[in-house]
Amino acid sequence: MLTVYSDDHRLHAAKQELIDGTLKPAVEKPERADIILSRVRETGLGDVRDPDSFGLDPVARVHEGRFLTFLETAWQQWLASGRDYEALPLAWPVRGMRAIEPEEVDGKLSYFSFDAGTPITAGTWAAARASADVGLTATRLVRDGARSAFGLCRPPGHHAATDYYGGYCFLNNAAIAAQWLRDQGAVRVSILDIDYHHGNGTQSIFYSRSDVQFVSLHATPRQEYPFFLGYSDEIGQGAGEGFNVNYPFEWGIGFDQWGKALGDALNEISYYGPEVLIVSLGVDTFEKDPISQFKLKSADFIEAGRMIAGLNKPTVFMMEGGYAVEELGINTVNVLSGFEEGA
Ligand code: SP5
Ligand code: ZN
Repeated sequence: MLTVYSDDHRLHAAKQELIDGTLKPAVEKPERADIILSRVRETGLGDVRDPDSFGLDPVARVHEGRFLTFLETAWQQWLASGRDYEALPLAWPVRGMRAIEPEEVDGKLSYFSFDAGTPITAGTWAAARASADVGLTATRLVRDGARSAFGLCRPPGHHAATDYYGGYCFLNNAAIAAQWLRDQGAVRVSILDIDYHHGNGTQSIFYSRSDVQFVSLHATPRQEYPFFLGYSDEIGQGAGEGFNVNYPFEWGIGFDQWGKALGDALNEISYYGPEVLIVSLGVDTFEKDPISQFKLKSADFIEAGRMIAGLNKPTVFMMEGGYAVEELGINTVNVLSGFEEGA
């Protein structure tokens, strides 16, 4: 399996994030991609190549223009307003308030985000664009006939929606790739999201559509971030009804339950019959993940990969979360090599 990787992920390196009521060293950090890349090389998974630039057009098929303009200019505006530390939002338009885009950068940060745990730095926009190109390049390999490919995306993407960022995500790499496949003529695309957190961004982007199916296994919003989306009664709406499938779980589950749900999810996808499968690959379901509460073991990720291979679909893996840095390379590549074994 080929891996697509860009060093430009390094341009996004937040010193700290707001978590547990305080500023702490960021868990979404460059070392994550480094350790995955070394494991890819160490295990001989396959060659590693640079992404090509796809320009902004495929990105603008998913994200709103004014959101992209904001991301592109946010750091300059932040600097111009006298701050040079990382930019964080502070207030959101909740029930009964007015969602009108403010003029000042502090207001815009809030308007275009949904959490305070996702810092914008000098290189965030460049890194996010490179990450989308990584996902698109991996997707094009599969469109051109590869059985599978791995986009080592960083920053991740599944929490980002058409017009807001959050959850360490700015551009929704998987959604951009799915839309690109549709624009290239694929009739149906499925996105299987196995990150610990619900992929609220991806779900919301395709919620009213039948041409992209979204299937997600994640921690229940009753207990876990992103808290406000991811229940099992969210099945899609209008033309999209029946094409959104959520499997929320309580804290503490292991592979027994998770693997069973994965089997179910794969049946749903098989029944839908996509031309291509995109896997939003987060391994923050790992028992030692520092911000998560599932109990998957390293060996379980091999089995997950095998099961996904059993679908027998052209498959693009795109990196999402996973923060137990020491085992992150092993767990991620376990999914990929499990897939190769099962294919
Ligand atoms: C892509 C991805 O995995 N994004 C995850 C974003 C999670 N941000 C909020 C984390 C809240 C963690 N709270 C539990 C802390 C335990 N000390
Ligand atoms: Zn996650």
